[in-house]
Amino acid sequence: MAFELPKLPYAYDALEPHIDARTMEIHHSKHHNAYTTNLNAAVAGTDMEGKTIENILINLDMKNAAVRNNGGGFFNHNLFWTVMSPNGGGLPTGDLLAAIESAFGTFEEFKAKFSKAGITQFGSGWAWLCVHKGGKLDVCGTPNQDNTLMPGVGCGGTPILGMDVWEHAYYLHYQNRRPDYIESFFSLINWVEVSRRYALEK
Ligand code: MN3
Repeated sequence: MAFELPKLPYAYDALEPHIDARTMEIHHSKHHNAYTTNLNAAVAGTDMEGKTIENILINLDMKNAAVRNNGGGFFNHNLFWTVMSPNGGGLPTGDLLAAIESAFGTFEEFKAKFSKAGITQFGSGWAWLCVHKGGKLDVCGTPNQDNTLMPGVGCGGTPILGMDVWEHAYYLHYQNRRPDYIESFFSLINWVEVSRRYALEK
C-alpha cells in the first residue's frame, strides 16, 4: 500500500488572508506531492515498504537521505495541513492549555518560544511543539524535513504542532518577512486538532 497525498481538509483559498491560495496550491499539489512520490520510490522493495510513516521515521537510518528528506516531508506536511484551520487561532483549552502553562509559564511565553524557534531556524526547516510520554511539552526547531520522531533529532517526543518555515510556505506573500508569516500562523492554529493529538500521545 503506497503512501498517498492526503486531500486538504479545506479549499486552497480557505486560509486567506494569512496564507494565499497560490502558495497553498503549489505547496500541496507540487511540494507535498513530490515528497510523497519520492518516498514511495525510496521505500519500494525495501523492508520499509508497507510500514507506517511513523514506524519508518522512528527507526530511520539517518544516513538514508532519500527516506529522511521525503519521509520527513511526507509526514511533516500531513501534520501541517491538519493543525491549521480557517476557524483557527485563539487559545488552547483544557489539558493542553494546562500542559502549556506547566511547561512554559504562560501561553504568551510558549508563543514567544515557538515563534523564536521558527524565526531563528537558519535556512529551511520547521518549528515544533512536541509531547513526551507522560505529557510534558517541549519546543524546538529542526532543519530541512527532519522531525523529532527521527533518532536524535531536536527535542525528541511526538510532534503535535508543526510550522513550516521553508520559503515555499510563505515567500509569494511575505517575501523575506518570516516573522510576519509566523504571527499570521497563530491566527490559523487548529487547537482542537492539536488537543486531540496531545490526548493521544501524552
Ligand atoms: Mn513545506
